[in-house]
Amino acid sequence: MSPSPLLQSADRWQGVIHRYAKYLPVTDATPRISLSEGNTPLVRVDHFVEAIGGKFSLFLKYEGLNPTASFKDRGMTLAISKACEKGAEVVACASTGNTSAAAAAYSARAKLKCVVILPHGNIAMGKLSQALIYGAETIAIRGNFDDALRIVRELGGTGRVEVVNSINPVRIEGQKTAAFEICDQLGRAPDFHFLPVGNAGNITAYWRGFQEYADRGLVETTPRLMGWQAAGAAPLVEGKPVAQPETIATAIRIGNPASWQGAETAVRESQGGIDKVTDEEILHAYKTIAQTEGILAEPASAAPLAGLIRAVHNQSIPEGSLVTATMTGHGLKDPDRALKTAGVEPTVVDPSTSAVMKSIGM
Ligand code: AN7
Repeated sequence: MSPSPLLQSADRWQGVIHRYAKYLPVTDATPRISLSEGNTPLVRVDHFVEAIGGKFSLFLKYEGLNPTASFKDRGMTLAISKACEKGAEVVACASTGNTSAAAAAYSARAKLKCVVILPHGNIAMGKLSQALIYGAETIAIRGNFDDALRIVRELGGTGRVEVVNSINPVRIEGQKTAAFEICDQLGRAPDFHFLPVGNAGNITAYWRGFQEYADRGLVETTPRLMGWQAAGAAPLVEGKPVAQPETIATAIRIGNPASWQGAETAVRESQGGIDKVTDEEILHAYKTIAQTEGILAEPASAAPLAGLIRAVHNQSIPEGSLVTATMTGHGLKDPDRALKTAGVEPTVVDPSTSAVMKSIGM
């Protein structure tokens, strides 16, 4: 049977390596382990801007719509492809949840053994389910992410496992494609880009992506990068590691970021900044974006939105600016938080139209 013309269509999206190969450390000999990640929507959110009293245009890069529902797929397609090229048999990562979900999925597709090390009791339910159902060896340590990362570094040191955390530089290379896509989608670079910061790989990657596009003359400017940490886990703001990081945004519950230097460089060179927002501000932004725009992002992703609300109060965004922000992970990763934050329960009624009408006040 000959393949249908559809299967040969050059237009079919085949993931970030296929689309951006010439900007990535791959050759024709590199296997391409892809789940067609990337090409995520850039959604204009005027109602949210109006609700917070802003006078700028805001677009959200909806990374929760990636195959494992977070931005981590961009770096993982490359990390797992390179691991296969090297002939690795076992990959490992430490994770607050999303990296492990991505590592587990891409490893399944590549037939690699995958070991994920997680902080016991501090992983959102969706992320834990992903690691388990994709078939990763899932180890929960009685410690936090920083302990898990230390262990993974040591495992890597044995030379017997390939580490796929962002200390593996190809992860950052893959993640920079989100900045490329934003420029491609807007036809220019934004004036400001807001994003959450945990282990600081992503802010490092975005800066590299925006710079490379500018260096190649594909855009004329680069944005100011505005990174947001949770107040209880804000080592980059405090200027020193935090021994016991705490926040409801478990994705960014990290006290000693691996890409510390990368974040500082990104902020300095882009003339941006890193600041912190409280859990209360994060949850307010999380609920507001859901209820004004129908966009459900996980709490960590709401940190930059909380940051934007602050920026409006401080009048630090000039009128008419073009602003973008990354919604790094899907809100369904953490349904418990959605239920708690909604603060309401379903109304239970008898199975009659009149009971429903009475209940909804009609
Ligand atoms: C939704 O999965 O570190 O500053 O182990 O899952 O690049 O670390 C996740 C991080 C933001 C922070 N938003 O990005 C992990 C992990 C979400 C995240 C971040 C994470 P980095």
